[in-house]
Amino acid sequence: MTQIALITGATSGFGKSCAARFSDSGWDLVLIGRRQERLEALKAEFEKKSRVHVIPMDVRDRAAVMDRLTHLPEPFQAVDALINSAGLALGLEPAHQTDPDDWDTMVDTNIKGLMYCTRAILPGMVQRNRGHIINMGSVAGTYPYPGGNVYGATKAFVKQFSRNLRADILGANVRVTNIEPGMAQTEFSVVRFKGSASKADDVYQNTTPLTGDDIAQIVFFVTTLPEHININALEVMPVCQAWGPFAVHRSPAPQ
Ligand code: NDP
Ligand code: 8X3
Repeated sequence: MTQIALITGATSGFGKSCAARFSDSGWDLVLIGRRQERLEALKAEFEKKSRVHVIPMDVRDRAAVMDRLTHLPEPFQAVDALINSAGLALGLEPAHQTDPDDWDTMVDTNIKGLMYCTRAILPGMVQRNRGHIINMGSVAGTYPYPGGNVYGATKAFVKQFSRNLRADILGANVRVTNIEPGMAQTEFSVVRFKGSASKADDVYQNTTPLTGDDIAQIVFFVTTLPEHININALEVMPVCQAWGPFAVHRSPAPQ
């Protein structure tokens, strides 16, 4: 039986790579993002391998998400895997210097958008007693860093929401996994630095970061394990990334 993956954030990065990986294995796809021309290009590309339905949509629009995802065309209704990848970081300033609009955008997308998509798709999974929700968390949801303020907090939400979903649906054969990547080169940093390609390039300079394809391989792995296995969370970093020492502020030495 052909399986169906519904992927948010499919126009770039992890979501786009997941679309390619699942399509390669014959899965049908429902692809979501705001950039319609990219969605149409992906549809043309992946339709050579499997059926593709695209939904140009902002996941922050609760009414649109609930309407479109609860009225999918018949061949795409029985979603097997929901991959919640739509998300972003905006800015790296300390909390007292950030733009509150950026905080709203991150909360509305990373938290509320992910909640809406999950709420729309989960009932069908529970009813069919089959399905897998894969959320895109981050190492930023576990480890603090300067400038991570609200972005990291949204990913901490995703971590705990993922665990709480498992508690709620225990008894149904539905899995939930939080993927927690570290540094990965996608459009993420271009978005974070509001279009500055040079600032984004600096993040990855002289490193070997994770790629979208790396994450897609991991998502495909957890999704295709035997059905009784639930990977609750999977944290992954490139080898070139690790933790630093605690930061300690010292007062000037007395004269
Ligand atoms: P990209 O910027 O490459 O992709 C982000 C995707 O999210 C795009 O397809 C974008 O599509 C979509 N998106 C953003 N806002 C909305 C919205 N309001 N409605 C619908 N779609 C939206 O970044 P990544 O692939 O790297 O990021 C994917 C996820 O992984 C994010 O949740 C991110 O926080 C997380 N992550 C990224 C890491 C990294 O280092 N790259 C590490 C850890 C986690 P469009 O603009 O067309 O709407
Ligand atoms: C993205 C990884 O370290 O930039 O979630 O927050 S990080």
